[in-house]
Amino acid sequence: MITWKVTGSTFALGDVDKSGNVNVSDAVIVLKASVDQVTLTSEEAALADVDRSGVVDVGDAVQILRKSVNLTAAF
Ligand SMILES: [Ca+2]
Repeated sequence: MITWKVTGSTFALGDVDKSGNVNVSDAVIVLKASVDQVTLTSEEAALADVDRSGVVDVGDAVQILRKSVNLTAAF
């Protein structure tokens, strides 16, 4: 598993809300961020950019959704 060390704690890539797991809540946050409904901190953006394209967009949300239902084993 790829993790990012942020603010002294380690969260899994995709765990944007830092709940301890990657689920649909993270996908919703990323979707909202992709249409500028929410603004992510740099830390959250790093966790959200699961395809490491450099931007947080709907592609990341789709991948997080797939992971949340175990269609993707890892990013
Ligand atoms: Ca991305």
